[in-house]
Amino acid sequence: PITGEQILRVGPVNPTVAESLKSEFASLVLPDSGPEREALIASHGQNIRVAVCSGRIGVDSELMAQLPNLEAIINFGVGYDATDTKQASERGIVVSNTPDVLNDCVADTALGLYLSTLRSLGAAERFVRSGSWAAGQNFPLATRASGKKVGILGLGRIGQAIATRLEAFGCEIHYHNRNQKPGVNYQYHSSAVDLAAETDVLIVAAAGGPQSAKLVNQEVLAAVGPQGFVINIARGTVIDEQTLVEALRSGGIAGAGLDVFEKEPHIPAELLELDNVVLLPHLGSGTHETRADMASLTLNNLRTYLEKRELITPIS
Ligand code: 8YV
Repeated sequence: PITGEQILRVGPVNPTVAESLKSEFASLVLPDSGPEREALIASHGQNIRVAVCSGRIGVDSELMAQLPNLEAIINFGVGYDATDTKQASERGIVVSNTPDVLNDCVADTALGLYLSTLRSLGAAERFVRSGSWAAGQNFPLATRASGKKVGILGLGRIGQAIATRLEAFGCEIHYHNRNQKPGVNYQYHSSAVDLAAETDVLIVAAAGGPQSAKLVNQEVLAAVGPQGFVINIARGTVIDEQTLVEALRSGGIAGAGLDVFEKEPHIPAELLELDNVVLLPHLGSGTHETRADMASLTLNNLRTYLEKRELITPIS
């Protein structure tokens, strides 16, 4: 059997998961940095068989190399770009994530950003609170959100949930994936640039990691154009952030709605000054219900691994 001293929590995790790791599994916790971290790795690194992690802090190449007997990585969250999955697969280390349970909430967040951004709802709220409305000023007109051509970059489970919602707004859905999806009726484009050129709004829903890094670059943003918008609920790394800031400042694109950033929780200071961008603190899946479901799935993956050496939701 695998004991608590062979299970390592890496980085901060959801409170329910943290509590169970402590009380049910008596797992070890890896300090974030400093001599304590080195000491724990020196004394226990050889014995660790399972790691549990979440979000921005995964099991990166360096840490994985320090855990020679690691067998499984249990990740809270659908995205696992902070973990070195290449090394994991080379070493036969299995990885689980938490797909599906968060599709609805992340898609709801995308729609919230879509409406807030096109209709300038954030700026309008600031206008009321600042007293400008009471002072007799008029808030400028916004952009219609219904009936737009929307491009989904990364039509996976979350992308599909976003598309379904947008259909109810009368939108025409287009998408780009590396390959066309069988059985999908939305219009396929073989590149991100073509998708952006053809649509009014680009919604980024692609997985993070090296394959999608800076997929939304200068050329794609130029194709979005001065009347176009960008929404991102995926990972900040999928967009070239500095180029996006420039496009927002110069009117190269009309606006953006962002839940994710390159170096969270730090965001480029320029964004705070701009009224044509809606900024959220990576809350896509952040509801009581969905986080509880993600915590259950994470812990059930761990329990199943400990009992049967199997995962419920391994990454493909
Ligand atoms: C989580 C996410 O908040 O699932 C993901 O990939 O980005 C979010 O749902 C995050 O992973 C937890 O920190």
